[in-house]
Amino acid sequence: MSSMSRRHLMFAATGLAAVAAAPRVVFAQAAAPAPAAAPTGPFTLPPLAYPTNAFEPHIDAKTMEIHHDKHHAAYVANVNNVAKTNPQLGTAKIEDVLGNLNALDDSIKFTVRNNLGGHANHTMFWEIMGPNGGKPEGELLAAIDRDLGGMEKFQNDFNAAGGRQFGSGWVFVTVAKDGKLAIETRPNQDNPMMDGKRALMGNDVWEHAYYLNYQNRRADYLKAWWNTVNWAKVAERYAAAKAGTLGV
Ligand code: MN3
Repeated sequence: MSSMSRRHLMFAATGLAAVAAAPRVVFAQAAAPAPAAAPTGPFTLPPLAYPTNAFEPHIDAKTMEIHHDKHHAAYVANVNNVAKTNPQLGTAKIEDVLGNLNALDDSIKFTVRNNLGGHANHTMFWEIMGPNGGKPEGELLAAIDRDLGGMEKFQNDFNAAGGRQFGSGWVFVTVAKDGKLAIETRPNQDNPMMDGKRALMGNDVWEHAYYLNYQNRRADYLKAWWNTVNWAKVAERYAAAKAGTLGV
């Protein structure tokens, strides 16, 4: 979303100052162990807006911790690594890069697709989750009724699509510029931005998202996940999509 892009721009703008200050910081902390996840490029791991145990028992704290601090962090580190030799990645909007993967050199296309895709998907994922998530209402609920056959059918169809996704991937609700919603899956870390659409919301059906608690029972995870959705955030994203400002 646009705040994401703004963060990147701000980071890029303060990058020189950070570099200039770095030796002093390192010197002052010479006796301390190096920080584990210091930002090393234009992309940063967004902090969770809630504690890792916020979704117990639906998603266990350990899964949240590994998923955010290890899996998502790895996508960020990998794309930062590519950005070292391809600095244009860090200054462009994520939606523009993922929307034009074919413009990238073959040597980095695959890595960017998987890792910037992973960064975008997980950034959306943490954003649309939250405790006490409420219910869809207003324009969002009207769109769900109109395009997805109402809440019950929507949730059943979304769960079924997530269950059918073979191997790793995502189940999304995509939103078109006119506000029309659709349920779509993508393999791996692909994102609807790769074909010019936007993800309104989505659920991660990689095994790392649920295996500690649910093992092979993906269907149970898909069902329980609805307890974690922050509908106010989804509604914000819906309004942004209709205004043409929804990014990641
Ligand atoms: Mn994941």
